Amino acid sequence: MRTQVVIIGGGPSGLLLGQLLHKIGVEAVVLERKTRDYVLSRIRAGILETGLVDLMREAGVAERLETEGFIHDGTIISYGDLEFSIDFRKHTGRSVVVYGQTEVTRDLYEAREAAGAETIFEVDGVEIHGADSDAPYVTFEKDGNEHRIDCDFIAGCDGFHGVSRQTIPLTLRREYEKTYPFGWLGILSETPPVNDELIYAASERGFALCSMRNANLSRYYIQCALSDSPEDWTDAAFWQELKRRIPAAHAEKLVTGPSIEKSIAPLRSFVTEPMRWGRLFLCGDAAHIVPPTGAKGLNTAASDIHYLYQGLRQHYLDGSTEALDAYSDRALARVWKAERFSWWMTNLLHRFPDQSAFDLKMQKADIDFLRSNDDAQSVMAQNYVGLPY
Ligand code: RFL
Ligand code: PHB
Repeated sequence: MRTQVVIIGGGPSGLLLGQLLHKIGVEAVVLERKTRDYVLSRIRAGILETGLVDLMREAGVAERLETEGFIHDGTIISYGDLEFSIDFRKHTGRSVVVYGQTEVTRDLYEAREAAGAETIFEVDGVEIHGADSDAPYVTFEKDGNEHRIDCDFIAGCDGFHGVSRQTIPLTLRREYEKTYPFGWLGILSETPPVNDELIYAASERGFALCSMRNANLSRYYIQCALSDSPEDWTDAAFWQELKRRIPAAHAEKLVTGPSIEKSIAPLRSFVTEPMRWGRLFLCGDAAHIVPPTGAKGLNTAASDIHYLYQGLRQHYLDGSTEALDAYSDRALARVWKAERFSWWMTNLLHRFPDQSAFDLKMQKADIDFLRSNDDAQSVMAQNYVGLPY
């Protein structure tokens, strides 16, 4: 079998690239290790930058997002009972959209199916061959049979645990990593959100986040120990802890209910360089991870897809490789800024086990500065709504 681009990974990165390529008549096959239902059961990102919304529009899949997504013009930061708002619209003229990653992925799968584009689910043992040659190909197993797809390019969109990054020889690859000594325990509940804007809450008991998916679906997170497991936390214990971390005025209004999903995510910052090896291009979580505090993971994946799509488009439509050759440098320049912002927000709002009295004063001074300084708020707003591509 032969195609133009093999896309490894049917998460949001791979599907978005596939749909953009389809729009310009470039054929791509998506290989996904799991089932479609499994991919759609993962509850992840909720905040979309306008850059991602624009890409969804360009891919022709923004109809539902435009009617069902909620526009957020700002966010709340709290510290104990003290709270203040960061006004995105005032500082940047832009906003973000609340629309779940699950819905983004669902819309992309539906469009892919409607277009008759090929996705092969439940593949095993994917291997990349000849990435540094002019004739790359990918082999995999499906239902016990070996398959081979020859192609022009391979997009490694297979997340942090995928094979694409590992295919790049260690001698050519440099990895940068920071792990944080805590995780986020998240729940989804069919209750109205406590507030119409997100609340990022720093407190003496640790971080908490009040987010949402729609008018009757809330997403809440609390910082937890890495040794915790979701079963350690009853719903009642979760709600009680959340209430103790957010300002009392909000805690009093919080509507609680049974959780319909509960999971723990560890927090990590990670970047691999370069993001290209020959005809293999890494995108999204395959190349970099951010802690979720700045809501940058999916959005940074989207900017990678933008740069790769521009490169492939220029190659196929104009015969030039300039943008493909610049891919790794352009993507990484933006990735590192998102890494910095996510690292900064994580440090600003979480409690660290080894924090000294001095460290706590620094954290408090950083929050006070942000609360009282319009320029600091502008810097935060620019980063939160998304730096330009
Ligand atoms: P994904 O979503 O991990 O998809 C990769 C796909 O590749 C498949 N795969 C393979 N397929 C074939 N062969 C193999 N060998 C394969 N190995 C893996 C996997 O099954 C999967 O389907 O990566 P992608 O597409 O790059 O998308 C990245 C985003 O999922 C991620 O960055 C965000 O979810 C991060 N994130 C957030 N990002 C935001 O922009 N805003 C947010 O508000 C936000 N909140 C979050 C988050 C991530 C979280 N968790 C659980 C890590 C909140 C949380 C709690
Ligand atoms: C979410 O709604 O899941 C969410 C929102 C903002 C973040 C992280 C996660 O920073």
